[in-house]
Amino acid sequence: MRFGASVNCLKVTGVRDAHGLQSHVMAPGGILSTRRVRSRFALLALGAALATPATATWAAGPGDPAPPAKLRPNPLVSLGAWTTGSRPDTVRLVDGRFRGATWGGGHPTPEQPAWAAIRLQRRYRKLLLTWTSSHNHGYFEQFYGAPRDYRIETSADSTNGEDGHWVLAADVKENPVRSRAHAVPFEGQRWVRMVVTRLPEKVNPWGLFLDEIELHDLSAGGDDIWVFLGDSISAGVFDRADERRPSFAESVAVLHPGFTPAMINAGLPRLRSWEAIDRVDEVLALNPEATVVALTLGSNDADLDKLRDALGGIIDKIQAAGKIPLLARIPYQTKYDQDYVAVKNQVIDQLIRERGLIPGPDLYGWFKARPDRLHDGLHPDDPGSVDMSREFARAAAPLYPP
Ligand SMILES: [Ca+2]
Repeated sequence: MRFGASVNCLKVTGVRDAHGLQSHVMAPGGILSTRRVRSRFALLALGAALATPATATWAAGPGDPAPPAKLRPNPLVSLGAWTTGSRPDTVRLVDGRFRGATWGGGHPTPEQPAWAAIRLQRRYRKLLLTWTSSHNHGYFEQFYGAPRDYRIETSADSTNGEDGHWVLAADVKENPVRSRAHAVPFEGQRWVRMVVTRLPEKVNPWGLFLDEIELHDLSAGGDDIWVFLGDSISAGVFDRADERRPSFAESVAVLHPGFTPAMINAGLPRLRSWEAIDRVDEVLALNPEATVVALTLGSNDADLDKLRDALGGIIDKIQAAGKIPLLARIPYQTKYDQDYVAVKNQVIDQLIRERGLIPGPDLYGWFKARPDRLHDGLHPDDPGSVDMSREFARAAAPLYPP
């Protein structure tokens, strides 16, 4: 089935990557992007907002599967931790802020690597280390300072993050993406260190930029680890920039005290579902620790059969990898005169019913009721991004203990 004449409009016009148009203000030693002061009342406001029922709800149909196993918490333990590194300002790596001031590591080589070390006060048996180079907008973009070769190490006896005996926990070569997560054995250890030895050939003049390293405690079997696979909407909404907070993780923390999800934003601007199916194996392989794959796909699609086949195949691959898919309804759009989205969401609704999936958020209903939250008729504005993260957190409730 195809849309007919209206399809051409979608195909020809395509989808502009509005978030990709955001300018980066470059300066030696780091990217200084526009930073808005985050309201100190944001989390309080979030609590109030979460207490308000969503106006649009939906659910899987008859034949719902048995309730899924519940996620287990992996507390975030690196916020404000003691840091040091080969260059100053490593405090920026543990300040909980993304896309703002960045730690600049210069141009590392195997002989002169760039490194950042974090010392933890408490004991843990196992950690999840997640690093992010957020100024790269697309998941496979690296120009804005993502590392190509790096390793993760731990130490029990270092006195300054540099000396002492170090144990290799991960050795990565030819990394192709802007954010990764690694499980790190930490029994008896005090320090964890990321050592970057090579950047991609094409990189900005200032070199390595990392904006956050997060350590989550996996000692008690935590598996609250999420990958967000989608198009430019997903890439922008889930970047956790100050103006788009509270983030998904912060919304979950309010709804489910004790939970602080780990997040990997694998958004790919202009991605269509039939292209996503070719990338999903790689995304899954790059994120072996992830438990849930949140999908926001279909906004750029124009062919219903392709959409149905691709989304079905993507769900198959995610489930075959032992992970849980959470498929959102495609957000409402005002970019075109006609509503092309509703019929695509029928495909999504049918897939969720047939596969017995947990329904993702109804982003169609949410934004249809609030079209002023779409800044270009397609991408959520900053408050709309907060809404979208919160709706994902609400939809995820079946995955969390009551
Ligand atoms: Ca930061």
